[in-house]
Amino acid sequence: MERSLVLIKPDAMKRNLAGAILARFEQKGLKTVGLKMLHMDEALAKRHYAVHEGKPFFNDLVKYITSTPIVAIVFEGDNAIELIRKTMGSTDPKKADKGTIRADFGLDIQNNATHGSDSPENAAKEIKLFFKDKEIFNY
Ligand code: IDP
Ligand code: MG
Repeated sequence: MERSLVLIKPDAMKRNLAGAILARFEQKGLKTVGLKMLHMDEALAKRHYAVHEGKPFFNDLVKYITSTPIVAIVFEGDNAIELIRKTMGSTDPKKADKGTIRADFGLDIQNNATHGSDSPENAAKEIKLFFKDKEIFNY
């Protein structure tokens, strides 16, 4: 059983897509074990996207991800990290497979609707950035 962090990003929030996106993951059998709405500040955005520091899109990415409140979710399931990445599709919605969240809801390479952790190490780190232990439930 794995856990992974998903963020419903500002472009999706602005278009009232949080519920539709949550449903896509639930329909894949992923169990919601943590869920909150928050407005990321610059410091959290820079920590969450630290691996991209120095890239040409980094400053814009920080501005974008802090532009509206977002929804953060911890999902649990077999192979959750890979299942979530597949359910989201490629980073660039134009290149994402039909039926994926980013193909169906993403607007462009920045405004691509969702974040999902890309490895067990990053999932563990990212979950800790957004959730206290007591905010994640066993049921
Ligand atoms: P991922 O979200 O599929 O893991 P990453 O390469 O980790 O993709 O990039 C993190 C986020 O940064 C993307 O989801 C997207 O919002 C933004 N991003 C990535 N590449 C670009 C780019 O070339 N231009 C603008 N924004 C980008
Ligand atoms: Mg990434």
